[in-house]
Amino acid sequence: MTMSQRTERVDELLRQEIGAILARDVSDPRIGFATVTEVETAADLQHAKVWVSVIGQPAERHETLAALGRAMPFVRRQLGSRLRLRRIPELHLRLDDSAERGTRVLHLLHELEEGKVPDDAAPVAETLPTPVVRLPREGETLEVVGEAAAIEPDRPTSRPSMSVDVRAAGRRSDPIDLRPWASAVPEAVVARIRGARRVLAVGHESPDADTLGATLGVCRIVEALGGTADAVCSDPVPPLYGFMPGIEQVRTDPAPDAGYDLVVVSDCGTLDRVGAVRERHRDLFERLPRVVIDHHASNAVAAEADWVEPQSAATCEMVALLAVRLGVPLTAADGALAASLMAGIVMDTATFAHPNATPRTLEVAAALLEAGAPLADISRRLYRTKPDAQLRLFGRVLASLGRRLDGRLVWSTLRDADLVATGALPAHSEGIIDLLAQAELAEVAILLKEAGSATRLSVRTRPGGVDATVLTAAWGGGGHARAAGATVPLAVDEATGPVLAEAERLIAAVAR
Ligand SMILES: [Mn+2]
Repeated sequence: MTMSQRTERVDELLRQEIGAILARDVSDPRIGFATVTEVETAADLQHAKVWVSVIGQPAERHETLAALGRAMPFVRRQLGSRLRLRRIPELHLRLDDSAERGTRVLHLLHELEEGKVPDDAAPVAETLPTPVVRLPREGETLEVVGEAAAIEPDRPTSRPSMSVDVRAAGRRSDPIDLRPWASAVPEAVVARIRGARRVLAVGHESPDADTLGATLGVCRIVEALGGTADAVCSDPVPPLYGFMPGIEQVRTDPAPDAGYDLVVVSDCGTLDRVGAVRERHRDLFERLPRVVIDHHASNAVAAEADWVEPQSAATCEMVALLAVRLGVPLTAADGALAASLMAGIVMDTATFAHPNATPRTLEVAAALLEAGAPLADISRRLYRTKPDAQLRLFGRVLASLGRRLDGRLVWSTLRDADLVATGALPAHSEGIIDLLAQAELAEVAILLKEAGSATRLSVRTRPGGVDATVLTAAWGGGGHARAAGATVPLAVDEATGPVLAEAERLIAAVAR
C-alpha cells in the first residue's frame, strides 16, 4: 500500500469517526448544523486538517465554528480510545465554504442566463439551499475565470461590482496557516478575552486605521466567542476611515451601566494615549481587568496581560494572531474582521512599503486577503484618495519647491494663505513632506509650515546620510533618523534662512 493510499484511508476513517463523535458525544448547544466534509492528514500523520461545512446565519455559524474548535481536544482523546492508530494526529479545524461559494457561482450564472444584472444587495441567502454569507463589498470586482469569463455582463459603472472568487478553488488545498505565529499570543491575554462577556475595546485619541481596526477587530472576536463589545475612542472618527466596517459603532464614551468585565486597550504606546475618555471614566478604567495589545517600542507597560511586540508592523497584525489563537475564523462577521485588520496593516506599513513589514506581516495579510479583505480598495482609500482641496494645496506647495546644493537640499513652505487659497484644512498638509522627500537627489527635504507666530518644521532625510534628529535638535525637536520635526520660534520668513543654513552644513559632511 502506498503512502498516499494509506493516508487516504486514514482520512476517511477519521472523517467518519469525528462526525460520529460530534453527533453522539459532544453536547454543546452552540454547535449547530455542522458536517465534517473531509479530513486531510499530513504524510507524517502528525497533523490533520478537519474541514467542516456549517449551515446557519452568520452569527450561528461563527458560534458553531468556535464551539467545534473548543471540542477538538476532546474529539482527539475520543479518537485515541476508539481507533487503533499508533498516533492520532493533531486536529486543525478548517471552514469548508466550497458549498456556499459554489452555490453563489451557480446563482450568479443562473441570473446572467436569465439576462438579469446580478443584484449585489439581494439577500441571496434566503432563496438558496445553502446560506451565503459573504456579500461583496464596494470596490470588489467580478473575477470569473475559465468558461464563465466570457459572459461577464456590461454593468453600469455606478453599481458596486460583484465578487465571485473562483480562484478559491486553489485555496482549498493549501490555506495559509497562521497557527505557528499565533503561539506568540500570551496565555494571560487569551484567558482574559476568552473569559470576558462584556468588553470595552479602546483605541488611542486622534484615531488612525490601526487603532480603529484593532479595536473593531477585538469587538468582532469577542462577538464570535459569544460575548458583546463596545468600541470606544476619545475623539470622533475622521471621515477618511468611514469605509471601515462597523466604524459607525465607535463611540466616544463607554455605554452607561454596561456591566463591562474587561477593557482591551489597542495601539496605545502609553495608557495616556487613550486620551480624555480615560479621564472622564477613571473609575471604570481603574476597576476593570485590562488587556493591552500594542506594537510601540516605547511602551513600558508590564502588567500580566500586557502584550507589546515592537517587531509587529501594526497592532492589527497582532489582533489577527489573537483571532487565530482563539479559534475565531478570519472570515468572521461577514468579512468585517478581516477588512478591519487589513486596514490597520495597510495604514501602518503604507501598503507594505515601510521597512516595518516583515514576512509575518505579509503572511498575516495574505491570510486576511484569503478571508476576503479588500486589500486594493483599502490601500486606495487610505493612500491614494484625497479631497480636491488637498490636491490643490499639494500643487501650490510643490510649485514653490526650492533647491540648493544641486538638489541635495529641497524645501518648500506652507502658509495659512495657501490653505485659504485652496480651501484646504490644516490636516490636509499631511503627506506633503513625503512628496518633497521623493526628490531624486535630496539628502534632506524640509517643509516649513506657518504655525501662528512660529514655524513647524518637518524633515525627511536619505538613508545613510544626515540624521534628521540632529537637524531638528537645534530647535529642541525630535523624531527618528529619517523623519523628524521641530518648532522654530520665528515666522516662516525669518526661520527659513537659519534652518536651510544648518541643513546645508550637515549635508556638506555627507560623502556619497
Ligand atoms: Mn499602530
